[in-house]
Amino acid sequence: MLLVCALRAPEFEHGTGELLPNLLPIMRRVSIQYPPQSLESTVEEVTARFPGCAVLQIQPEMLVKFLPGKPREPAETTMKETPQEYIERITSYVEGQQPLKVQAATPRKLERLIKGVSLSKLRKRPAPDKWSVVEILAHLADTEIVGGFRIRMILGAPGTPIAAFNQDAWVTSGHYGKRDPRKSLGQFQVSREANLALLKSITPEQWKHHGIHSERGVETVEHIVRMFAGHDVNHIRQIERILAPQK
Ligand code: NI
Repeated sequence: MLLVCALRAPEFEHGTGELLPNLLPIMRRVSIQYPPQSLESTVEEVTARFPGCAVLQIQPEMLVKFLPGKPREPAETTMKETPQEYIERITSYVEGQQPLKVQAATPRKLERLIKGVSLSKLRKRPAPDKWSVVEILAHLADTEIVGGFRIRMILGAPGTPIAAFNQDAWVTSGHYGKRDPRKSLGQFQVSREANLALLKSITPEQWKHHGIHSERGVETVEHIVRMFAGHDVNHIRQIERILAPQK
């Protein structure tokens, strides 16, 4: 029999939790067949969607810990990309390409892009609410740590929950604007090399292992690697636009 979960507590919205060890085997089965947008579903809604299934209602006390995610976006920003639109846009940048090759080429591309560019220019935001090159490089460096951590978590415990993070909050909390762009690039390069070396060593079966992202649902190692390649291209283009001669 199929078992589904109803996660009704409001604090479950956009967050991830770790279940008590005795509940883990259940959660493994359940979370895979349960889309993240249903985390706030009531038992009634779940029963209506999955007729004939047993419903397990998860309560906060069934968790070892709870990692809150991003709060619900206010109404005026609902025009922003959905997670699905983001995935489609990002992966479209590397359509027909080998993600590992794209990823391997990125540090050199970034190096060439910022070569000889003054620090003041790299620190200048193109608009008050748009990241500077220095901030983008710090973002890439930190995101590479996140990606490497996620892949290691998945390899060590397939089906594991993956916590989303607020990238804009990290710009402020991590003082990205003050980072040394060359050091960020160095950090990115070292992390990237380590992650690529790991990926070259894993088996075809391990490429299919997945985690459950708190906002985007099931993500295999293969998918994450493709997303990261597209993410590279996205930010390379962004830096090119910022540094392009003004017309
Ligand atoms: Ni990004």
